[in-house]
Amino acid sequence: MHDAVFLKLLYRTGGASVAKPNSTHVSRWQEMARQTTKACVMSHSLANMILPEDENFLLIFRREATLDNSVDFMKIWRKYDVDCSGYISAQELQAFLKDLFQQQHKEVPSDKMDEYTDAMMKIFDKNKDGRLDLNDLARILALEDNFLLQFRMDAGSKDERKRDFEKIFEHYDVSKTGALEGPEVDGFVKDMMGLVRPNLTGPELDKLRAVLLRHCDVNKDGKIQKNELSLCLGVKLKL
Ligand SMILES: [Ca+2]
Ligand SMILES: [Ca+2]
Ligand SMILES: [Ca+2]
Repeated sequence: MHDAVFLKLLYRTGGASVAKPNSTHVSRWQEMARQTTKACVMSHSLANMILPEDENFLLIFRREATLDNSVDFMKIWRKYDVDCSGYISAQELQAFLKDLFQQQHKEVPSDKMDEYTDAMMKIFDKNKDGRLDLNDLARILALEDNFLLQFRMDAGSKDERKRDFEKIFEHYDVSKTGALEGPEVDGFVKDMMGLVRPNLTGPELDKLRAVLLRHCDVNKDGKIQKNELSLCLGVKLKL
């Protein structure tokens, strides 16, 4: 995607805001969520067919809570995309699985690890190109809905928009430093662009991240301070 398109998204609705989640986006998102849920149910039964009954290793993904912040998701993505290709290869997935098993104190022989990795790729590599996209890993980790979907920054009073902006910044500034940095920028870009491009790829995210920084990082420190983001989104912090 070109810079111009990105900026159009950024400044859409007259200098306001995050790309607005209009009803088309919302219903499209909901439809995708439905399909994803369906795919997950299917993939679990698929796993049962591929793997011997007593080895339903996908159980390691049973978690109490789903991942509810794209920043946490992007931390995992960055950690395991070791070669920074914008995709998770089978080898990179295996490193991730190894760590998961280790966390659960499960010893898994290496031939089994290969088998599990193959099975995971079969289930989650939707376009069959031998590597996982952002969305594939998001399904594996049960990442929750886009945080930005709940906001309509084009609507409401200045006060409401300011309050929304505060909530948004708070959500992505996980480290509470007053600036978005590292995976916090990634998480924000992923969600913002995800409003209009649900199938965002890793390389696209990397490009858009660079564009966002180029336009918003006024003091060129590689981070997006709160005032920088508010300028970028056309939200006045001081009234
Ligand atoms: Ca990679
Ligand atoms: Ca793929
Ligand atoms: Ca900055």
